[in-house]
Amino acid sequence: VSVPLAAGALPVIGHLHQIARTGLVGQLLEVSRRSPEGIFKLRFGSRVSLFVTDPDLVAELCDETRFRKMPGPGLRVVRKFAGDGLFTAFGDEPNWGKAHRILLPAFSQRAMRGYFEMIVEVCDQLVAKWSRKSGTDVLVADDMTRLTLDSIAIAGFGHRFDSFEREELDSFLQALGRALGEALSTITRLPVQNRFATKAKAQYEADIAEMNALVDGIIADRRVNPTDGRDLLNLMLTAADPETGERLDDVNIRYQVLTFLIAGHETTSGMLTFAFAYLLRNPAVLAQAYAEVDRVLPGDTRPDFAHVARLEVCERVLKEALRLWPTAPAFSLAPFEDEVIGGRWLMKKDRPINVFTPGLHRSSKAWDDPEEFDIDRWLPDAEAARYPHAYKPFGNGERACIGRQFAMVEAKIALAMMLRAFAISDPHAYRLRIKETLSIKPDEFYMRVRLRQPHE
Ligand code: MNH
Repeated sequence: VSVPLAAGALPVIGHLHQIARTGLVGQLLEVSRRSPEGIFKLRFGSRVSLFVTDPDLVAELCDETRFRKMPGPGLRVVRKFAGDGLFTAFGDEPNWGKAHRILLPAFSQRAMRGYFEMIVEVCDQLVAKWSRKSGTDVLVADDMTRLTLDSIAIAGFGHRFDSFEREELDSFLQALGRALGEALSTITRLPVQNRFATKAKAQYEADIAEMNALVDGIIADRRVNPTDGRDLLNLMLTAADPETGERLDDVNIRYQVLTFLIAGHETTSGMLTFAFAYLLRNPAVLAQAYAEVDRVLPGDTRPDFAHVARLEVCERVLKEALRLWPTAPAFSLAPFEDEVIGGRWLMKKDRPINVFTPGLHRSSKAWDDPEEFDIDRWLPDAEAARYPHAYKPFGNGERACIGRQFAMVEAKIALAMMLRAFAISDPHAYRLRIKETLSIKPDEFYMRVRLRQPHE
């Protein structure tokens, strides 16, 4: 059986008019709410894309003997600057396996312990900044972006952005924001519009050149000033693949550094921003989080790695934020051979299928009251009883996120350190709006921060 096209398609443009109104993620959420089957197609001009949100269908797609990652049109645009780096590589590109094996040690528990102090230092800088601003409103997403970008750059590459010393976001971030926006527009513009978007294309080239210049500077700097740690950059420059004995080539190293600078900050900052937004709407949960933070990190206790495991309320807040708004909202797969899923839907060999995770994560088949923010879903017993493939914020199988522990450790300690120091409030009654690049985050979310008094 062939998969139905969602309602509302117009000649030529298909669903692009709806997407222009609600955003791509907003449109996909609307359609998935109206699609009990959890599988549908949308038309982007002449191109048709297939989306799946049903947890049983997703469980089949996650069977790595039948399906593997297949970058779709969005990631193919990103390949223009991330090439065959880990995130954008096709599975059969030899550099994927090579880089995966070389870089895996950089994400071990032991390695995480090594990064921890650097992450805490970046968090200290945010505490200092918000202390200076005590009593005023902060633009949460921008400060979370400074925090996560500075952390991955210092932990992975020994590079200091020192983002908290400046009012403006780093020009790298501005270039990246435009480049990701352009990648998204390329898939939501008509081919004819793309043909005339010459100005956008020139800007895109300039932005890629700027990002590459930064990356080349980071690599050159390490070559001139070698260090002996085993951070990401040293592994890339010196380690041999245990399987082939080969090292990464220079072009691939550049792709990997850029990949980690992007993948290593953008989604984590979105997750933290959503977490603050949900804490403010859920005072009882916020109180639980304050109680935990004051218990685990009392007074001016210096955070150490062992504290992270004890921040279980913070962890549940982050997991639940990532359920409602998985900040990398889709991943795509294709079958090795023609396959039938759900006993009736034909999936063609090599043709990308998108798992739309905000829809999956709100499937009523798998979740009670799916629209409710409820951190108790993540209590151990409840978690054990859950539908197996209904939660996929980090993708699947061997192509799942390599940085997930890094993200969770960083976000937990950041959340805890901010709550320890600040009373947060929402004087403007923020209404959640989503800003989409290729990832998603709350748009224009200002939060009031005030230094906590002793015993408060
Ligand atoms: Mn991450 C892959 C989500 C944090 C580096 N990441 C993925 C995928 C998802 C994802 C989904 C799979 C994409 C796909 O199948 O096409 N990542 C996240 C989220 C967060 C995150 C939601 C934070 C929250 N990611 C991080 C951090 C790093 C990182 C932090 C680096 C330090 N992620 C990667 C890399 C890949 C990836 C690299 C590609 C892995 C591979 O295919 O080998």
